[in-house]
Amino acid sequence: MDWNNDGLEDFILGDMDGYVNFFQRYDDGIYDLQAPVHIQAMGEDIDVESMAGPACVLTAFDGTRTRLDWNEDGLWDLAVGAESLTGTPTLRVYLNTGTNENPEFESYSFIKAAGEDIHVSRLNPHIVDLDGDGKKDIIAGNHYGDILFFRNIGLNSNPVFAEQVPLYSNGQPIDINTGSKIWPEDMNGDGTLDILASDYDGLIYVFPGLPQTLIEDNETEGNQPSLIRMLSSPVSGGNIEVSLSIPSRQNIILRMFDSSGRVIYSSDLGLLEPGVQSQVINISEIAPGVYFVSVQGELASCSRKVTVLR
Ligand SMILES: [Ca+2]
Ligand SMILES: [Ca+2]
Ligand SMILES: [Ca+2]
Ligand SMILES: [Ca+2]
Repeated sequence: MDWNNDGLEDFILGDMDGYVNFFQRYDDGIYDLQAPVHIQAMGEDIDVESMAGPACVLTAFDGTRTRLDWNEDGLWDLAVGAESLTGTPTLRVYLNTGTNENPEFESYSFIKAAGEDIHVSRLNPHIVDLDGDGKKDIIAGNHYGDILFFRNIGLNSNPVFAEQVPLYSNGQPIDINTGSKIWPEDMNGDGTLDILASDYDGLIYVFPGLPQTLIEDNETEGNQPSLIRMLSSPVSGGNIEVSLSIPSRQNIILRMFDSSGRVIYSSDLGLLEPGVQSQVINISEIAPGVYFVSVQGELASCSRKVTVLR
């Protein structure tokens, strides 16, 4: 991560005392780092009281990384999570008012979710477009070993976050016991972001991502080969009727996810012949809300957002 845009990779590390440390690389050797200095705002060290968790890169849905530009003004910014022993909100963003070569920060704002300040103990955020809608979201570890997802329901240049939800694995909220720290990375090279996590005991976990779990591609439906068509949405009855256009003989899995990525329905349809197939998902037991119906083929996959009304 190149903090000062000089072409040399630097380190930005938070510490227990609440400071954000800049280890500037002065040459291309792995040990060629200057002694750390505290990143400052308004001429004073940034101090989030304890357990600073800085985030200054943005991970796109395809895994590519750039520097974090929170408000998309071309200047790289800094987000910092915190522990909050005193009740201070635990996620703040410092907007860069200087340059990318010499960042300057005047002040910060506390980031809200569902209109409220965020209070998550030892929040350590990563900024990532997890749902692939082109807008930056937040995933974060915390003191309790959860991995939390804050979906951006605003703009990419002016994010507004929905209420935090846990990320799920195998149908259960992820809980790695204590002190989750996270990093999105396509560890298995299948083109879908996975989540690497560590805990206070020194264990390292990988949570493989499910392909295309949360893609909303309603707008691009006409431009792409489509495996799936929702016959009705929003739906309010007891069933969702799904029409599958199978271009070639292949194994197909039909799933439905809730908005946090939790699998609420999964059916292995087996080897299907080419043609149009109709499938029905019983939704009489699920709550109103936004869901995603996903079709996973061997050669392609796609998903559709569906709104369930009651
Ligand atoms: Ca640098
Ligand atoms: Ca900016
Ligand atoms: Ca997003
Ligand atoms: Ca992957």
